[in-house]
Amino acid sequence: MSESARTIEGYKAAAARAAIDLVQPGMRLGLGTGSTAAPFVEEVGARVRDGLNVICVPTSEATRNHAEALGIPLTTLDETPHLDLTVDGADEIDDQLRLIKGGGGALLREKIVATASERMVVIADDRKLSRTLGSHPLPIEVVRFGLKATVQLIQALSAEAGCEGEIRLRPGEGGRPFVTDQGNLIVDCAFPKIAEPEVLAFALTRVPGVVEHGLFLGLCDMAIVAGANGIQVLK
Ligand code: ABF
Repeated sequence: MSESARTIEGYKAAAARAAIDLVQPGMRLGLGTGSTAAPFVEEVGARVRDGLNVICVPTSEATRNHAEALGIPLTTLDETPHLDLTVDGADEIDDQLRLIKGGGGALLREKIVATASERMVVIADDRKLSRTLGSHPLPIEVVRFGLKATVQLIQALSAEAGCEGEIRLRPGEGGRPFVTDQGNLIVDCAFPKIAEPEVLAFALTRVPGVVEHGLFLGLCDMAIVAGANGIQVLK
């Protein structure tokens, strides 16, 4: 691993350590997905080994496997529909705590879990901070039926200046599409910028083939962001 990659991993770990201070005994937690959420899951696992009593809902099968391996007690939203706190990563964060998520492909479960939570806290390194959303392509989860028609509708949305939509592929698997935990596909949409995320989010909900999109608006209560100058907390 290069020096700069090690530094970034250090920032992710620092944000995860800062977030663990928010966890109280007895809490019902949502566990995020991705390389920043993973060290948080490790922190929870370490506390559980030390006797912390929490119950957790994972936001992906990957996180479920990770948490199970660490001995973290798990539940489902069917058994526990209200959570106290979800800690998750993000691909982009603006100064109003609006997010782009879904780079890891888990946006649907992440949004369901975050919405079921009293508080959602994002942990990130400071490369994720953004003045205007849209530096990261917007992941949109779509059903397979009518894929081409759905992609064309998304690309033609007048809410923003249009986008280039690419169906996400599995890395190194001969062009096979990436399939989400829910059995859907992801279209990564490169917008020039997303000046009005709320307008775009509303427009996307009107495309029938769209299951969910990676704009998380009004869901994030706090961002813990780590960088060269330490930790900053945005609320
Ligand atoms: C998940 O992981 C996502 O919603 C987001 O797309 C991604 C961030 O990944 P990483 O922390 O690996 O950059 O939280």
